[in-house]
Amino acid sequence: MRILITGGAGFIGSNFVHYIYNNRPDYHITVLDKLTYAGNLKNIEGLSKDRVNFIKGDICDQSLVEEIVSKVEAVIHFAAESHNDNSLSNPWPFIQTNIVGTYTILEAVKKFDKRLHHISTDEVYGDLELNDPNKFTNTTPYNPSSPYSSSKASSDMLVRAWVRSFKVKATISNCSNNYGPYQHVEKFIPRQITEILEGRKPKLYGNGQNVRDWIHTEDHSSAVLTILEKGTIGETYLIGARGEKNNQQVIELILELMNKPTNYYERVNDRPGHDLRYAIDASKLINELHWQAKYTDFRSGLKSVINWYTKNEAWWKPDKHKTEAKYKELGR
Ligand code: NAD
Ligand code: TDX
Repeated sequence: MRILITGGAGFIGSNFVHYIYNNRPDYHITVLDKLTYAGNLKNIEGLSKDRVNFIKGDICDQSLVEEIVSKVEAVIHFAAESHNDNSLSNPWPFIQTNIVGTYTILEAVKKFDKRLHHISTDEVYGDLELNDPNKFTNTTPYNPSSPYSSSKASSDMLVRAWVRSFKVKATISNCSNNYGPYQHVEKFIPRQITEILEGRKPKLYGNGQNVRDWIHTEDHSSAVLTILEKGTIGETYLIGARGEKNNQQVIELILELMNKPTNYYERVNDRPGHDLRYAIDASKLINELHWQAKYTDFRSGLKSVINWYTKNEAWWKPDKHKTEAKYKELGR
């Protein structure tokens, strides 16, 4: 099986490359990644060149995408601009990569009749009230709030239309917030761990009551492989692991695990339009495809991620200063 993984040098894409490398020795992987600020070749270094082929390029480059897609059997499409705060400062790359890039991938898989799995997010559904007993399901209406989530919603709509109109063999997954190794220091959990490692206080947006539904990236990878191998064409699967926590709880747990007082954090400006709560109902994936999350102990998962950032300072240090300078300008 020859597969193309777009965005395979980013956080979740590179974890998926490792997952396939370790669990499917008969798969040959091509990674296509533009190596934006969020891509890092170190994330996939040390893998055998016989099994993993890296191509630096843009998913919006039609002839390059066609050339690669013609030679593989399936495409797993992770590449995206992924950070909400960046989308509020400059939406254009989100429109280009997330919408035009997905369109380019769709046209190529249509032309060569290849299988596609499109990676999306729970944010396409908007947000929930804190006391809402319902969670997101695959019938929840789309209601995105930010330039990031609306560009991802647009990409999902394109995939659905190409399935219906052109019989493209695609599936979609919408996953909740991931944590794990190789996540950029702009994101919530790595930012707080590395702030503490650099001797500064973690930064909590607004009142800290916003809830995210955390899943370990290893569980996201196993779910995506399950859908790729057993999913029904045209279907959307929600991926989540019952990991709801508010941001204040997560910061307090990080502080406790790093031996700091649990009130050693500062409150900073809130994110405009900040979604209040995400929560995933993954029962379709669990009941129909028999997938189960393995890394459901958030405390021990977080502990191992803290260890990873503590040991891999050389990996995150080069991005840290620039990232904090951007946040400083925003008062966040
Ligand atoms: P990331 O920002 O860490 O990585 C994105 C990767 O895509 C980078 O390697 C980057 O270089 C590459 N890329 C960006 N633009 C490109 C282009 N035009 N052409 C080729 N490559 C390009 O993102 P992530 O957090 O790993 O997210 C991966 C996917 O998972 C995204 O589609 C995102 O929407 C989705 N997702 C993320 C989360 C999360 O918690 N991070 C949750 C659910 C879904
Ligand atoms: O310093 C911070 N302090 C803080 O309180 C940062 C960076 C964030 N936050 C809050 C904002 C959110 O409520 O933490 C929460 C998580 O923030 P992010 O890591 O920016 O993630 P989020 O906006 O929830 O989106 C993430 O999950 C869904 C990914 O970045 C998306 O790509 C994915 O689709």
